[in-house]
Amino acid sequence: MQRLFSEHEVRPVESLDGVWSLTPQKEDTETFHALVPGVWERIPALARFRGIADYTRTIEIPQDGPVLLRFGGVSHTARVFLDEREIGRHYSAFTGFSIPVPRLSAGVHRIRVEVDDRYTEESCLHVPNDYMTYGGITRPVELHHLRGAYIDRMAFHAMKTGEGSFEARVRIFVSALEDLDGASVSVSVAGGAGTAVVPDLKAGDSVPVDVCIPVQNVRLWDIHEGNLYALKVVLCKDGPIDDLIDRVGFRTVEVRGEDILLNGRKVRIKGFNRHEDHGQFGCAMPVQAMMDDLQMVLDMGANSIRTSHYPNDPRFLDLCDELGILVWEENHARALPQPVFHSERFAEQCRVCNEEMIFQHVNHPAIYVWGLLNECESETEFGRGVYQTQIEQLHALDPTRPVTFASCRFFKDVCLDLVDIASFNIYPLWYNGESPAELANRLFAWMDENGAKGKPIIISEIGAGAIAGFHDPMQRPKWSEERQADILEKQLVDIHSLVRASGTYIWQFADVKVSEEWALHRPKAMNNKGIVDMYRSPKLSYGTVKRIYSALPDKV
Ligand code: ADA
Repeated sequence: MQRLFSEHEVRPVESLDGVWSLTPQKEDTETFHALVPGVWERIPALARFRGIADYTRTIEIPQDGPVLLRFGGVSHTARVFLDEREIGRHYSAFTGFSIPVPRLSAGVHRIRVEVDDRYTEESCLHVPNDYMTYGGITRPVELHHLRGAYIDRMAFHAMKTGEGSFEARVRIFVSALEDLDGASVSVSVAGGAGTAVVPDLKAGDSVPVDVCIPVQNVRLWDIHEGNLYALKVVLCKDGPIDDLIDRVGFRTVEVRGEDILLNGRKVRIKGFNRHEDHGQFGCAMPVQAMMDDLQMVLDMGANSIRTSHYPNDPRFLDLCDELGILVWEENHARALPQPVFHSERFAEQCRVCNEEMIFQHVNHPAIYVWGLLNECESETEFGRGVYQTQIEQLHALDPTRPVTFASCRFFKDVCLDLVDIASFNIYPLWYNGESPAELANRLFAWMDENGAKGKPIIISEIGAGAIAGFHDPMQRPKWSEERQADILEKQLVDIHSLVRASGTYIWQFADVKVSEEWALHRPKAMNNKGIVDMYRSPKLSYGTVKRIYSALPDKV
């Protein structure tokens, strides 16, 4: 399952997870058994393989009809073949894609997914970086059995109309595989219901259909209060032919002056940056491991996750919805080199990533802000144009949530006026010796004169490195667990004492692998700024962070 609940009661769905055959495209190759979802680096012979490999398996279709193949994520480029006919392509590991097949005959068919994780000129978002790009089919795969038309996706927005009452605005995208007439959709959520007529469609057409439903007496979604409601949509033509179910929450998110308000109250962000990476699973983490991470996040008194630096697995977002954890979800980009950032291919890959991120994740109540382009070129006129285009795109795709980006262009950023929330990554006492309060005060004053005035400010990264297990309680040198704890203590206490900051995201929850090309900057070829190691053993700083975060209220 791609979610933590069934998305369909009408549409039959089969999981294609399990053991597939995997054949790397290289000389003297052999075929391996590979778990889907999973990363191929778990297969000992492929522990260091970067290249192209074919995942294959068969499917059995009981009767002729349309189907849809749904991939949660393939890292990082996929070409999908059905009986050796190419039926779809997708780039970028961190968003899903679906391939409708209007008619498939009964019988056995072969699926081949050619997966490419090479860093080539074609790939602008996956580049050698301070995190690892793994290879494989890394999120669940499903086979959906369709009828003549289906619900492609839906977007839900809750508009507050009074105390405990909202208008549920639902936009449903219906796609026709054959000509469709006389169809309707019925929608239910939180005790309210509505219907709408679907305009007549020709085969291949898609159309949005809007339904507004007033609802009363809802329990609000809030921090640590994951009150969720099933949103059910059924597409009918002489009876139900398709459906889609999501889980939604009712809450308001506003930026008012220098504050971020959730349900009308000012929020203090106590957050972690988190990569999808684990010593055992790579980026293909099972739900149990995601939940274990969130248990630790909550245990340390945190209330938010930044999905640095890409959209996350929807099951992780489902957990955040349930646990009442705020999410800053961001598009896929980290500190890209100038030739990449200036390329048209980059612009197009970002455009698609932004669209897929919002189309696929817009209904998660946990997401309170969209982020873009971490530490990219926000200090030049060219860069400003890129930020502006993408911020406008994000606002157009979702007019209800604020937008931000994490900058590192100290005292030269020219994009702060473009965003709703201004954010900076700072590492005082780690990359330089300045005291956190002094640096932050200097930076905030400069930001206020350069576009951030009257807006909230978030410290989107603070942190320090520690090699897990390296202790020196006397000298407390850099890379010791003691020094990391000392630095975090000072950073967190200082920043949270400044009213101008809406909060912090610690870099980072857990140690992560980095690309080979980054190894010289990073001991053990890892980014070691985790509060827990790659297998989730806590470092000394776990207690420090827990003490500080737990003492700070979620709402001010
Ligand atoms: C950056 C970046 C992170 C990570 C971090 C670090 O600010 O956004 O991905 O590289 O610094 O560890 O230095």
